[in-house]
Amino acid sequence: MKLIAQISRSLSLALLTMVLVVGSFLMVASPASAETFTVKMGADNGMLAFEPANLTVHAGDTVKWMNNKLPPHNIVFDDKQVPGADKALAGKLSHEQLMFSPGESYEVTFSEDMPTGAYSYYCAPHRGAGMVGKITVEG
Ligand SMILES: [Cu+2]
Repeated sequence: MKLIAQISRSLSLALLTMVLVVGSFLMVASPASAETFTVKMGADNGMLAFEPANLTVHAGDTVKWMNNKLPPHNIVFDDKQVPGADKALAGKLSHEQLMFSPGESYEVTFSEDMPTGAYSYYCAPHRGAGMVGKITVEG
């Protein structure tokens, strides 16, 4: 009887360990986890463009702009083309300082407390050449 009690105790301990391991794995692999998207500044084909120019993200996700081709570039969110035409928000998101070095990057996290909708931006030196982009944030 003593042996059976010991076996069943070690079995239940093994089972508990398994539940904990599987449970923590499920928490890590949860689909609700935030993602990071990369937007190249200057397309691979040498065009003055953001790549991709249009991107849809979910609240909590991060967008990382990466210097790729034909620098310098910057990121200016358009006062009138962010949700609520919020000038302070547009200013907070922008990176007006020019980025010269290849691989230099800038990140914005579209947190849960920010409004959903379309956020349009441009690169100031290359706006005339069509270097414009849009991030659509969904809840
Ligand atoms: Cu540019």
